Parts: sequence; C-alpha cells; structure tokens
Amino acid sequence: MSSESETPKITLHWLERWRSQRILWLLEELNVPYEIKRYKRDPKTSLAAPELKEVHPLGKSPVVTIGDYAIAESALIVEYLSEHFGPALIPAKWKPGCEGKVRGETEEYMRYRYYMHYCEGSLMSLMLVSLVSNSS
Ligand SMILES: N[C@@H](CCC(=O)N[C@@H](CS)C(=O)NCC(=O)O)C(=O)O
Repeated sequence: MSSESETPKITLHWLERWRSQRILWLLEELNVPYEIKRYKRDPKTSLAAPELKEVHPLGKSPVVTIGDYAIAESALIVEYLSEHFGPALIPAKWKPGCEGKVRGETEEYMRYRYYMHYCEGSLMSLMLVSLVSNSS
C-alpha cells in the first residue's frame, strides 16, 4: 500500500452530473487525500467544458491525475486506486496451486472483473437509452 508521503498529488477532475461522483465516493471510502478540480457542462449541449481535453484527450470525466499522469475511464481509475489504497477490496486472483493457469482464477476475482467491465460495456448503454427515452 502506498504511504501518503510518497504519493504524488491526486486530483479528481470532476464534472457536474454523474460518473465523477463514483470516484469521489471511492476516494472518500479509501480515505485517500485528494483535491477536486470542478468543470461545468455546456448548458445547451451538456458536453464537458473544453478544458477537460487539456487534462486527457478523451475530454470526458472522471479523470484522475496522479502527479502529472492522467488516468481516464472509470473502471481503470477504480482498479488503480483500489490496488494502491484498498488492496483488501480486490478478491484473491488465483485458486491455491493454480497460479498462472488458464481457469486458475477464483470465481470472486472473475466476478469482480466482469462487473468492472459490465458497468460501462453493457449496463451504461441500457441506462442511457432509458434516461433519454424517459426524459421527454
Ligand atoms: N467510459 C467513460 C465515460 C466517461 C463519460 O462519458 N463521462 C461523461 C460524464 S458522466 C462526460 O464526461 N460527458 C461529457 C461529454 O461527453 O462531453 C468512463 O467510464 O469514465
């Protein structure tokens, strides 16, 4: 686990409304020192403020910078922060005696990886369709 003194400054680039809130929640749960830089959405298009592109070319939020290194994509941010500041949250990867073998991973580890990808890969598109179709 990283100690506070050796960790470069962590900044959450937080855009109003939605995904950034999950990272804020995780940082609080992990008790990690961080700063927030806030960005607004364009009131007409809801797109992110263009300054976010200066932080990461994706131009979306959340982005976390650790020192001068920018990490985008919620799942990667969650994995990275958990590995360094909350390793107990991550299930053991290998069944005893099966280290490095195909299908040697524990069920818990595979479930953890599955939901990490499912959220953005499948669930979020369904939620967005539902949000858009219910908003008029
Ligand atoms: N796959 C990315 C999606 C990021 C994303 O779409 N963020 C939205 C906020 S919820 C955003 O920045 N929207 C503004 C824009 O697209 O300009 C993730 O999981 O972090």
